[in-house]
Amino acid sequence: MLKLYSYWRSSCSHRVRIGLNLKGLEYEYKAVNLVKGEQFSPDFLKINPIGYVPALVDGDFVVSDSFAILMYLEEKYPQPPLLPSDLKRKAINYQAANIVSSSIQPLQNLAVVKYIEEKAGADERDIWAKTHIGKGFAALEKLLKDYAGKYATGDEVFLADLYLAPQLYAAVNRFNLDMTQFPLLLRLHEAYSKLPAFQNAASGKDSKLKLNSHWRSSCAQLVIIALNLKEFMTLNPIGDMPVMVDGDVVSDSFAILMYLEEKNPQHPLLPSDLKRKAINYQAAYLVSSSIQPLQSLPKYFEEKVGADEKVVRARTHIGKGFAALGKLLKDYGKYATGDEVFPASVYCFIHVHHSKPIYSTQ
Ligand SMILES: N[C@@H](CCC(=O)N[C@@H](CS)C(=O)NCC(=O)O)C(=O)O
Repeated sequence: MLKLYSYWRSSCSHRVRIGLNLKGLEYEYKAVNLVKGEQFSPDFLKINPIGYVPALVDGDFVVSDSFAILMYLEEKYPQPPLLPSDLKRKAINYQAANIVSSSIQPLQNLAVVKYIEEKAGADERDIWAKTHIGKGFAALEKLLKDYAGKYATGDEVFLADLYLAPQLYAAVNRFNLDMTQFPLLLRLHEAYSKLPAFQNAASGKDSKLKLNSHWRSSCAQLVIIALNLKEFMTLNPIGDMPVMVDGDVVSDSFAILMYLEEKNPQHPLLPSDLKRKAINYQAAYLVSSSIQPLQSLPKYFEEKVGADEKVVRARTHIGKGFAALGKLLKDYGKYATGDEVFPASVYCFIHVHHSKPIYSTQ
């Protein structure tokens, strides 16, 4: 049986619990109490070297990161689908999911808000969280207005909804965000609360979740590498921002990469093996959600706590992510996940390249 390492209040775990429910998959719930620090236990660090939930165990295969897990489940258990078949609508699902997973959630992660509270006080922590959630929500509100039906990208539930529902739940219940400025998102929040797969995945304590749970330039560069790999450079529809115009506009490096992958599959950006593909997603998200978004923090720390703290924080976050990547990828090949270049390599390369001169990470 599948095992899910999860914490009831973790929005990232919550996404996966909804996905498992939608697909009707039973799983063993393994609670990891983040407030008690159980994510740092040696046993859990063997499962996920960066010490975050969720993590999924399927027999001898272990994978972390909500996106990697959901895509693994999607391929292994394709019904009902978590992604629409239409290429552009699919890219919009990725884009919306990534606004949540890379531009909102990492900035309200436990370690970050705890740190801000310690250094700058509880009021500053609340302002910080509300500012970043609000910024992401304003973008989502605009992005989804042309796509939303009953749910985020139409009348069926898809990946974007799995990411939005927990984030909306956290904004309303944990951070008390004023939602009147986001009428579309508020309507979606109400719609999710009526769906059993979402209700059963939502909070309550762990015991109640039964079986059944200018940093942007690096993003732009990795799209350019992919465009090169796909011999698209002659088209070069992007400037130095990760925004691609192909008739319609697609933004977010990952959404663009996946759009290109499907439209031009002749130079695959993902391996065909299901498990290796999931590891590619995990490594890519380690960079895009657990390292890169936190590089915007140093500026904040410089203002609030001083210049020394800025470098310390940057090194801490990059170092933590790199240590986890080192462990995750140690058994693969010439490149990050084998002898061919896949997105994991693209994301890792860019990040190593960018971190070196800026923060002198070892
Ligand atoms: N990109 C990862 C992020 C995982 C993550 O940040 N998990 C949070 C809970 S939502 C966590 O375990 N935080 C523990 C900590 O900050 O110590 C995912 O989507 O799974």
